[in-house]
This record gives sequence, structure tokens and C-alpha cells, in this order.
Amino acid sequence: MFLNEKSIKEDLVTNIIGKKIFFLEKVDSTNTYARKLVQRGFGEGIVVIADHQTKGRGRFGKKWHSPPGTGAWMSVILNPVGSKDSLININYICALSVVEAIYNLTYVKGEIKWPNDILINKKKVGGILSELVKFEDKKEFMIAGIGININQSYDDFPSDLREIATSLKIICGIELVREEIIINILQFLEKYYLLSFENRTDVIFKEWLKWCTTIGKKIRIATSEKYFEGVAESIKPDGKLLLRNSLNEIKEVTPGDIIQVIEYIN
Ligand code: BTX
Repeated sequence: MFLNEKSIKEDLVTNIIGKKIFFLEKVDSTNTYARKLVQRGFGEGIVVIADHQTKGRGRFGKKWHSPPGTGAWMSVILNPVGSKDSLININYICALSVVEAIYNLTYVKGEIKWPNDILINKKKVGGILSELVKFEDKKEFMIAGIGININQSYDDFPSDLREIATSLKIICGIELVREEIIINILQFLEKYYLLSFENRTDVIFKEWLKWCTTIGKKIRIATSEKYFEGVAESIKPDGKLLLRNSLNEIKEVTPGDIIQVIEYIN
């Protein structure tokens, strides 16, 4: 079933996020569509929601499976808060909003796997793709892409994803109302977005850490250049991960460099 535009518009209680929403039955990628909107002069708070993405994107050109009638595939245009760390902050804010929305509606506790995966029972239920759009006059916008698997059954996933992906329906055993999840995510997003403008990134970070399960784990990280192994000791407020290797040395890892993080059980 296609998303109920009217119920999202009527029930969404926000001032900035979703002041205009573009509902699309089918699109290549909501992030690509939002980028075009930014280039046409649309700005902060505009949301693009699609029922189906034919070329949903993950990071580093990876594909994001986005079949019709099942998920929340959406992008939000935001103003970077002004610091070069804002891409990281937006990632934090999106991931936090997703896990809080899921918990609020289902009492299921999602996990944030650093830097941008949303997991339930160790399987991926959602992901975040933030992208910066820069203009020559130095004006910048952030496009926060959020993808959540909501009503897929096991067989709806392609075979290569079945063992690594999950949906809220698989976890909860019932179909969920996609509109409610979208509304909740956008409302939490507005709450944390406003906090970030008040320079309360400390509050956001503290909340985010409560859901992040990477800390304390032994991990192997792949960047485009090499692998790093060690124990994830902590995450700095600028989003960098502090990794302690077997020689007891600390390495700072930037989220944007990460292609894959593999966790080992300690
Ligand atoms: P990522 O690069 O961390 O994850 C991509 C990887 O996740 C893929 O290589 C595949 O292994 C796995 N994967 C693909 N599709 C799914 C799925 N539906 N569920 C679970 N695992 C999957 C994560 O990137 C960021 C994804 C953002 C998606 C949103 S949707 C709205 C917006 N528009 C757009 O094109 N992308 C974003």
C-alpha cells in the first residue's frame, strides 16, 4: 500500500522539519532528488519521502535495497550548523532519532553500530547517508538520508541480504504503520536538530552513547587504504573513534573514512 500522505501531514507536529514534504511513488534515490531540490533553491526542513527507490544508495556507492510498500525511505534537507563536524553531528542526530522512534512505538531497543548502522539482534534494520551540497557562494546544505526496513518479510530481502538484514515486522511479528514511524523519526529529528543549534551537542552525544554498542568491543575496521584492529575505547565528541591496538597505541578513526566495521565478541 502506498503511504498515506494526508495522515503524515496532519499528524506531524514540527516547526521546521517537514514544513514541505514531497511524496513520491517511485524515485531513483530520495537523496538524489533532495540534492536537485537544493539546487533549485529549496532549503532547510524540506523532506522527500518515497514509497520505492530504484537506486537507493548506501555509502561509497553501495546499494540500498528499497522495495515498494515496505520501508521508510526519506531525505531531509538541513542547514549544517556551521562547523566542519556538522556532517558527523547530523549522522548522530539521525541515528538517535531512529532508535528513539523505534523504541517509542515498539519498545524494541535498536543499537547504533558506529558510525551509521542501526541494528536489531545484530542485523541491519536501517542506515543513514548524510551528504553535503556546497555552492560556489559557500552556502551549504546537508541532505540526511534515512532508510528503515519496516514491513519486509524474510523472503522480501534478496538472498545476499537475508542473513544480515532485518525489518521491524520480522522483529515485532506484526505489520507496523509506516506513517507513524516516519512521523516519530521526524519529530525526534527536529528535537535534536534544535538542540544542536543551541550548542547542546553534549546532550545529543550523551544520549547517542546510550544506544551505541560499539564501545568496548574488539573491532576490525576497513578504510579505503587499510585495515585497523583494536578495542573501540571511546568516541570523541567530534565523532572520531579511539581505537586501542595490541601495542597499546591509540588511533583516531574518522567516520567518513570507514567502509566497513566488523565486530568481534570479546
Ligand atoms: P551502508 O553503506 O552502511 O550500507 C549499505 C550495505 O547495507 C549494502 O552494501 C548491503 O550490504 C546492506 N543493505 C542494502 N540494503 C539494505 C537494506 N534494505 N537493509 C539492510 N541492509 C541493506 C547505509 O549505507 C545507508 C543507507 C541509507 C539509505 C537511505 S534511504 C533514503 C536515502 N536515499 C538513498 O538513496 N539513501 C538513503
